[in-house]
Amino acid sequence: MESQVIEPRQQSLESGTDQDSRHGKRLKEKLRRWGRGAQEKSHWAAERLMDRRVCVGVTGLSGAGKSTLLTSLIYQLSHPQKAQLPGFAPALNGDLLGAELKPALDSGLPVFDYQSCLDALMSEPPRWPQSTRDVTAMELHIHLRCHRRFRGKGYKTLILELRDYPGEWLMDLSLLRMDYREWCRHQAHIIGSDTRAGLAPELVTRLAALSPRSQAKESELASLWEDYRRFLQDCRKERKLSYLQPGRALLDNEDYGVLPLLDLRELSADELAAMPDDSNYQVLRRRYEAYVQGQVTPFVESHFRHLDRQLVLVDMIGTLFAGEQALDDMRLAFTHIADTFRYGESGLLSRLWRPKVNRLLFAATKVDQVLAADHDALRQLLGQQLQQIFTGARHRGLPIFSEAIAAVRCSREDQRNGRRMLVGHDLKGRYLGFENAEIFSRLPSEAEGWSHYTGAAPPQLRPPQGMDSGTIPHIRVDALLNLLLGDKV
Ligand SMILES: Nc1nc2c(ncn2[C@@H]2O[C@H](COP(=O)(O)OP(=O)(O)OP(=O)(O)O)[C@@H](O)[C@H]2O)c(=O)[nH]1
Ligand SMILES: [Mg+2]
Repeated sequence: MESQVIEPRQQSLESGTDQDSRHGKRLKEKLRRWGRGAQEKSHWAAERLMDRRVCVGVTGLSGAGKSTLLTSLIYQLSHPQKAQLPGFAPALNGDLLGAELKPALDSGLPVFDYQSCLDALMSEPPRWPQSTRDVTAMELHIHLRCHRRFRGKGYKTLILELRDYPGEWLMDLSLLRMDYREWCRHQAHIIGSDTRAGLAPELVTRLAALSPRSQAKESELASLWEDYRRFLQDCRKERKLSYLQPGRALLDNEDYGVLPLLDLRELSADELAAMPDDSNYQVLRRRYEAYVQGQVTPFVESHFRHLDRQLVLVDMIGTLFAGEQALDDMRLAFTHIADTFRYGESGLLSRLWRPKVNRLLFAATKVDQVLAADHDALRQLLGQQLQQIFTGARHRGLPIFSEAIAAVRCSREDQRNGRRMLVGHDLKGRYLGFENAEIFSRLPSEAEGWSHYTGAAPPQLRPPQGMDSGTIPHIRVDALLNLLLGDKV
């Protein structure tokens, strides 16, 4: 059957004048909001200056444990009597009085659904919070007693600004630095690797055969998009890969239609620019630009504008046990994320994200899945991997810390026949005991070394029962709090 000729979408067809007026409107709306919020803003700026407000950017790929950690953090800080936070000085000294969750000032974003996440953890049987679908924001007002030198005891409130968002969105940060032609070349390089191309050789051949010059056909692009989306999902499910674009293709069923043309080698930028409006190249370029402008830029604007501290969460255990390719891909993903921050020195992000981050923290999450004896190796491994990547931060002399945490401790250690092991419940609620494969503080240098980890991933655990009695057990969330806020309390 003959494919019909594509009707480029409204968005993609807009003339320069339409786009200008749209930008104009957006700018006016922004200015109006700024005007309205000016009073609040000056209050906000004063709080920042007086060290009463800290904005923490929680950065982590999908499944890294962001929402669970936020829930645990809020709970621990708002229940000082029940929480166990000996590593966080105000809690130990009895100066932590509690915390309140409030909407984020002037963000226009919905508030993080703490209650649903907490209800899930405390339900019977306990469940994990749902994977996040959209961005939310919050302010956590932490009430503290303080000791003033000549005036005795007083009270202060430290405001912690936080956001939660789907990890997949992070994957799109590097699109801000690439035009469509560059993105195609980048994708051609990545998709060409054995790890990916092997998953969908037929799709790769079809994408490579899509001529940039030919007239775009709706049905052909729609079918390629469906296959491309499935391919991205398979890359994640079967190979545990992280660096997948466009990231939102993994999250929702929106018809973004953002496809790479894999063979642009012979064509110069001028030749591509001169291609007809209804050619594959121009149609796909417009879709790509609409995606970047409509989806990626607003997220970066809202999330990375005022960060004081950045907390990078990594499921180091999951990645390590998924093998060398998954670890390489995680490194690739973070290289592009870190590049975005380094990019703060020039270009678009210098306007959106002023490089004011004054502390960078890495945390390996879910470490309750391995024995305590392995926690330090995880912390070291994570530090090694990410330190090499976040070189910009290192060169700027930013203090960098690495921790190993569990937001919700689901296991406990036991001794059986003279051997240490972990006991807990799996996701189906079955009681189990297991010993994890030892974790070494250096990565295997030879391919054979990786066989130590292959197929030996520890089981996924269910949250423990009985948390409704008041305590959420954790591992080193207090140490993390100390690194995040110790100098502000
Ligand atoms: N054992 C253990 N598992 C955890 C812990 N935190 C999270 N998990 C597991 O990791 C999964 C993902 O955690 P989330 O907090 O939803 O991760 P996220 O980073 O918010 O993921 P997205 O919302 O998809 O971006 C959970 O469903 C749990 O299976 C923890 O402290 N211990
Ligand atoms: Mg989440």
